[in-house]
Amino acid sequence: MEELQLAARNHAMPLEALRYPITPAGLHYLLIHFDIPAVEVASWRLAVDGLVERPLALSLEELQARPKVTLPVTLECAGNGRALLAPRAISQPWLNEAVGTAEWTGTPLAPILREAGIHSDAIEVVFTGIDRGIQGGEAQDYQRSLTLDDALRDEVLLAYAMNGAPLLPQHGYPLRLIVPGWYGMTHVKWLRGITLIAEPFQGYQQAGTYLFKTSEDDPGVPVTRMAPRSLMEPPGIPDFMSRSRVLAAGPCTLSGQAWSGQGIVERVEISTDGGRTWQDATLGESPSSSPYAWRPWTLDWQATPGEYDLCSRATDSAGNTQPLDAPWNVGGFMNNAVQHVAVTVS
Ligand SMILES: Nc1nc2c(c(=O)[nH]1)N[C@H]1C(S)=C(S)[C@@H](COP(=O)(O)O)O[C@H]1N2
Ligand SMILES: [Mo]
Repeated sequence: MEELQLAARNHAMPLEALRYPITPAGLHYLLIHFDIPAVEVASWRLAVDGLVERPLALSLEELQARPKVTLPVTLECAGNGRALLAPRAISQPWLNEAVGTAEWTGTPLAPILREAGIHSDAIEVVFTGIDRGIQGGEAQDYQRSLTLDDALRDEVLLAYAMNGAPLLPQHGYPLRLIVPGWYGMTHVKWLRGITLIAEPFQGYQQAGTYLFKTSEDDPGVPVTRMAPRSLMEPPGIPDFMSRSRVLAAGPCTLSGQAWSGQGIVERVEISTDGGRTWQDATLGESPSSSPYAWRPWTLDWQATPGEYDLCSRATDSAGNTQPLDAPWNVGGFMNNAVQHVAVTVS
């Protein structure tokens, strides 16, 4: 019931939405640890404080008057694929589709930090959301940190719009962090504070979870950038309960999207026999050629009657390829194993 409770609050992107280069906001996946907070935008301010020369308190209007950038960025939850690992970690039970690509509009973070004046002993930047809850037995604000070097990267944005409209309440209104290439938990929603600190941040969402642990005793490795992954828009029509597919024999264009936060996707291969044999798909361009957004792929397939196990596999410019089976880990993170789509061609 607890997994079902989470699944009913936090929805994935229906796979047919892979057809849209920019995911319509209502089809983008959602992950909200606690509650969507109530925000009075007139009194809301973004505080920039801690180890800075001049603490700032910025209104939404002041942020919107700053230099504006729009960037298509693919977001994926670090727990995507969790429920497919066995035994599965008990948390939000994602299958394959905790992903979406939006056009995020906002202002770059680095100039704001520089204007505040970064103390020489600052090493990390903590981002605090308005939302509050209890996790791991700890009452907390939702908080994540970045090293100062990562926070100062040009592509890191404070975003106030998604797909050309103000952020929806569920996506972080009035302001969220966007850290292109990183898994979802990094992109702090309902942002209220940015604090520079001199030691590694030890908050629960940083040091208590989002660690890739091979056993309970393993101290673990922090989960950061998205591993390469591709998804296929399931062809044909679905069976209501099993979601397995039925397709009429004949020519069929298989299509989908592929992304990586560890490099640019350079190759997508398709298998119709569950990963025994592969052939190359044709890659298209990311929306607005953004290096941080997924790339579409297609493959023409001559479907003849029979049973098929369709798979796709992405490889990025860093040489990382999706595995057929991803390594098990305690929290069920980073499962980028290839997707299987069962299809009966008749
Ligand atoms: N303040 C706050 N930010 C948050 C979260 C949250 O619960 N609270 N969830 C994170 C996680 S785990 C993910 S995957 C993404 C999801 O962003 P979306 O719901 O806009 O797709 O938001 C991240 N930012
Ligand atoms: Mo997430």
